[in-house]
Amino acid sequence: MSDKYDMVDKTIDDVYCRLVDNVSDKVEVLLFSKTGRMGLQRNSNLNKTLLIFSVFVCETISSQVPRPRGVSLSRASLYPPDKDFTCFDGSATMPFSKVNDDYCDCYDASDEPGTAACPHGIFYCTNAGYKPMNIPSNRVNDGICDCCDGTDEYASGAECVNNCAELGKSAREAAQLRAELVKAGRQVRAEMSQKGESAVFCT
Ligand SMILES: [Ca+2]
Ligand SMILES: [Ca+2]
Repeated sequence: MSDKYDMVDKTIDDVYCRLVDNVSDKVEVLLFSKTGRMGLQRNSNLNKTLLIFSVFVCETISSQVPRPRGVSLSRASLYPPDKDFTCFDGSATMPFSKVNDDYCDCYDASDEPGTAACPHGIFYCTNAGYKPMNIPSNRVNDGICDCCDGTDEYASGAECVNNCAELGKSAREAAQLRAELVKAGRQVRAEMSQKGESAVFCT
């Protein structure tokens, strides 16, 4: 059985692939445009290099979609810049200029996805090349690098190094190692099972 790959998360935000020892012969690769999902491609002949390249492309494109700071790709459509912004809870409507103006206008913090102005807000780290992550907005510009791409510290002066690519590479290598171990274990089990059946047959 050859190594297989599988998409572990098929949302636009969380495109991340890992190597698995999948019994399925199918490999699925999601392709995206700048406006979202283009289609699902199924191919059983994709090799490792091509798949990793596809992941890189997906994550790079998703990180380039224009949207307010701290907003995930799936929520980008909730922030049309040419319209007034309405808090997600419907409590207020305001000019779009009040989004991320570092003043909390919405009780639900939806107008400040990229600042620490609202309590209980959520900041989205794109982390292209690794796993996207949501962090409490009070960690934005607190001087500590929480996102591996360093985007949470855009104005604190903290010198965050983008190490997402290294983390992604390590994660893929670890996943590949796990898959190889699982594969080897299954092979040993199959061999032992075969020997056991032979022994029963002989007796
Ligand atoms: Ca605001
Ligand atoms: Ca931080």
